[in-house]
Amino acid sequence: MLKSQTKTIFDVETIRKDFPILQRKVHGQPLVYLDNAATSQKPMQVIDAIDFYYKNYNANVHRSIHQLGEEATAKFEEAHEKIADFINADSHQNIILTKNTTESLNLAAYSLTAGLKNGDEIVISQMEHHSNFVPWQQLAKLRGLNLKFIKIDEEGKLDEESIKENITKRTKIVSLTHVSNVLGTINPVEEITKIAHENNAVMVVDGAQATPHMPVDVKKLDADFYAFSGHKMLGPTGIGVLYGRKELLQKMQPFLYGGEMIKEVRFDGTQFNELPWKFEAGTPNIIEGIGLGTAIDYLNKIGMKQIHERDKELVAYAIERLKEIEGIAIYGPKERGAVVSFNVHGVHAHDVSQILDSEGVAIRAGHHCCMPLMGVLGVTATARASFYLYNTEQEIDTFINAVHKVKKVFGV
Ligand code: 7TS
Repeated sequence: MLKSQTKTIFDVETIRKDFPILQRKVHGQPLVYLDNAATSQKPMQVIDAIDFYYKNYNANVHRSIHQLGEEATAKFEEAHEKIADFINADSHQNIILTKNTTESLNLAAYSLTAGLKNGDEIVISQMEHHSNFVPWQQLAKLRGLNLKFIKIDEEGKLDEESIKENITKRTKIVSLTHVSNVLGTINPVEEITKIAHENNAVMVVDGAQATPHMPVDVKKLDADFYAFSGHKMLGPTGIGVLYGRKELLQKMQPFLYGGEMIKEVRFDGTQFNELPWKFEAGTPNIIEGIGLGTAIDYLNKIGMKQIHERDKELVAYAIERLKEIEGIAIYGPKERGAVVSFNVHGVHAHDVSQILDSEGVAIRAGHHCCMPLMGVLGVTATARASFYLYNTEQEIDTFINAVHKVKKVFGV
């Protein structure tokens, strides 16, 4: 018996009507979009906000004393406020808008490592996305720092012993993902932040896969920095966020220099602007910031708790159905975020993805920007289905039927 799709916390069919792309066909089949961990689709409300801005009040921000400039500035600043409220930050001063999570983490990495000395330690984990891996690796090389890795256990969770072994008095920075984009593991950020702080280390969190899917409260987590991307949470591309603790942001050197981020420039020196503008050099991604504000309004209307509950239903159903198929390896723990990585025995993940695509089912296959993790898992690639609030159980059934087709085509 297939599970009925309407048994849910909110009305998925109504939500789906807000997403025009879900009406399209791919290779003659209705689109089943299960690549939400890469990027989410956008509702009409966000598309309309972008359209309205360009038609009605397009102007640069923080400079032009005319009506359009003032309207654009007010909306852009309001977006900072909405983002601050969304993650329970104190104010817009904690919210730096960047291009994406990658830029947010680079900002944190460059500025936080600037004062470190040879031999100081940075701790990340084996499950990090390259965005939370390569910046620390490269800066560690540049500045003579030691980079250490928390191991994962058999289940795909951070190993508790390895956490204790790696975070010590020598640790200056701990940077971990909140939710793994491959394993779906939800890491105990609050507890690890406590350990980091007991050792006087700064805690950075990569929230790219958490913020779109669950309530995030930076005060409760107590993390010092928290990075995420707008495009994975119904917002436009080109906008990311770095939340930072005010005392630390005030002390930190800017990452990018130029216009916007200054208060006064003289031939012999520069005084930087107040927060958050000190870290937002040049013309920012104005409409993308406003669009993210609109996406947040949309998510708030549904409720992040409800979205998280719904994600759990979808991913549990997908795993239950995948387990019915012989020869499928599934990676990651039982309790997880809205992703399931898997392999079909004897078939490369790219081939799985291609056959699924021919059935209209969009998933991702490859290393998911986690090459070191692939090594730990003993694979070169996985297929990955990832879900969001507009997905349905019927779509998962279509996905499962397509996996059966993969097995049939390859005779496995
Ligand atoms: N951190 C995590 C945990 C991610 O999943 C991603 C993107 C990033 C950082 C980088 O985000 P960006 O917006 O700066 O690119 N993850 C994926 C993915 O899993 N498939 O495509 C992008």
